[in-house]
Amino acid sequence: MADIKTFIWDEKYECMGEDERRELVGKRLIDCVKRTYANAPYYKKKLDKAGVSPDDIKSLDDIEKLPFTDKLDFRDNYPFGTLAVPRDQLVRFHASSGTTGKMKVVGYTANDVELWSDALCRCFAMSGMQKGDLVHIAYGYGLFTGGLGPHYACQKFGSVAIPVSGGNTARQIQILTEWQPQVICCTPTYMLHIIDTIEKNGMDKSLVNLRSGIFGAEAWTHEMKDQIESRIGLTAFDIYGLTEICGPGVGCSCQYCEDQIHINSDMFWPEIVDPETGKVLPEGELGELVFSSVCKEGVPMIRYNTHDLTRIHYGKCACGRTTPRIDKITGRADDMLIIRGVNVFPTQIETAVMRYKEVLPHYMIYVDRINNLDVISVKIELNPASFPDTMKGLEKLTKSIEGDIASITGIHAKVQLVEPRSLPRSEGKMVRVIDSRFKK
Ligand code: DLL
Repeated sequence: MADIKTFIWDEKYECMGEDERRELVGKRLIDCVKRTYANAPYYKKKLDKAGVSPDDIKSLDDIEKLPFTDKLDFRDNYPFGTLAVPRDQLVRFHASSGTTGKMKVVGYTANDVELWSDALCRCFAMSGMQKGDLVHIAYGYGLFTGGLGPHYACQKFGSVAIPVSGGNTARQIQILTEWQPQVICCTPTYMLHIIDTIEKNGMDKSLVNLRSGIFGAEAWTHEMKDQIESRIGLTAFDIYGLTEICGPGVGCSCQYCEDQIHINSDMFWPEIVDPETGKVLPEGELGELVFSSVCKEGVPMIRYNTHDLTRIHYGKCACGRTTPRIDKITGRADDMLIIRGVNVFPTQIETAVMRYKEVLPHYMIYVDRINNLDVISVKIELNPASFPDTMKGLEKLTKSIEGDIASITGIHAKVQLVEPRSLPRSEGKMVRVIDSRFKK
């Protein structure tokens, strides 16, 4: 990672002592539970059913008394039943598509939008953004939070948003090379696609003058980060967030903790829980990430289970921040494939793929059930610049990648090397897994 100049946006909140923060979040939680209970009937029902009264919450230590919320609360109360304010107090809606087919709809008050911008300004400062920087925003604009969130935050930060939105890669490249923005925001897979296209067209990469990339919205590996950084010459940061909690900006990596993410915990209090028992896990243990968005007004979520899997770490980071850090997200619990009883994450397969310069970082995973047995295969594109040109060489490469996948995941996956540019590309979140087991 290059040595870039960064700063702390809000020392008061990002560097406060742990006890002080717990006390502050405790007060915010008490207020948030009261407001939500009084104004969102679904939440009153939930607390009443759990036999908990808002008065039982006297400090942050009581948080575990509260029941979890999750995507089903959005589904069951679609579209507006999770609102905790009258609709005329809202200024905007965002939504994300749910696996159940119903969108998770989130309304924002003016204060919510401000809070979101504050959270993002902290992330921008973490990533070395400077006032006056041109910020190329290639996340989609619209109901997705990736476009408009950073857009409004740029205004607060004092940088200049270029609202390119997703797609039209030729135009993205034109702006990158001719306007020369310092910062780009998009999914890591779309950045790779942009780089591929620049290389394929034989364009001069030195015309792109990006200092940093703020990438997120999907699980990605350290290896993918290294590859993006070295191929286009920028420093990559990992930004995390979800619509239900606010959008991007729940947390971001800094230049010291590159494989971890600082959580803006005074706004979004994190817990890691055991997926089976729901019990809060100690520092360093892998579990599901739960947030309480204690400052939110429109749709506050209390103990919202994201089902994203990670670990949490406390203590001061070398950057000076005291906010807790989570490890890079391995994936969502629902991304986890169970292959013949073994848990496998697409990111584990990515780690194996990225070890080989003979292939490109473009792969697809196919899962099927044949004669009652789960079978998994991985198609990976060959790198035209360095793939072996003999059958023997190709066979050796295939076996070697299969061996690495087996040692990382514990399962045998059949690897198929395919032509460069023959697999689908994505302008937003990449769908890498086609699981046909349950579709028959
Ligand atoms: O993806 C918000 C976002 C936009 C984040 C732009 C970062 C950048 P949703 O569409 O609601 O919101 O999807 C949220 O995406 O629960 C994670 O599973 C995944 N996700 C988001 N950021 C990361 C990340 C946006 N940095 C879901 N690493 C989350 C891994 C991520 N997964």
